[in-house]
Amino acid sequence: MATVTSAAVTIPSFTGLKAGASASKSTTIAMAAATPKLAIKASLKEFSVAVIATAASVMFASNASAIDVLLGGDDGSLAFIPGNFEISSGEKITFKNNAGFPHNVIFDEDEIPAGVDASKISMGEEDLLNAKDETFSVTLTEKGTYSFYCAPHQGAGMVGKVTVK
Ligand SMILES: [Cu+2]
Repeated sequence: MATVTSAAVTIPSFTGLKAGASASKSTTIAMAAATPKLAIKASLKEFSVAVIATAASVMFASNASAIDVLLGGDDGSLAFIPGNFEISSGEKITFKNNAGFPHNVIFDEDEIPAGVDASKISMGEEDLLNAKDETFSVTLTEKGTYSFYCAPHQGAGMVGKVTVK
């Protein structure tokens, strides 16, 4: 099952706002902001990112064999959400266009396990997801850490990392 590890925080301490529906299930839902830094600052903008991540992590919990990663935050942030996560070998990752597109998903050939062909797990540099809810899926089997980025937005910090266990 998917686990999100980059920043485990409780919703109440993060924002001071009531956590609503989430609180009835658990007050300690682990969630990942786009980066650990974001989790420390508590602006309204970043809260919305965290809510997306929380909703996604609840969704992961109900499906042990797949994880969804949003491309772009609802607030227009250029980020993978979650941006740093763990999966089990053979678990399917579905990247889903959300906002701020076009996006794509390119694995960094220098930052993936030895023997894995980056071109076989990446979109083409020129291939783009242009419409909302378009997806790109990949299944990783080799254990290790993989870095990936969105070619149009790499310079803006749209990068991510997944650890396959
Ligand atoms: Cu992008």
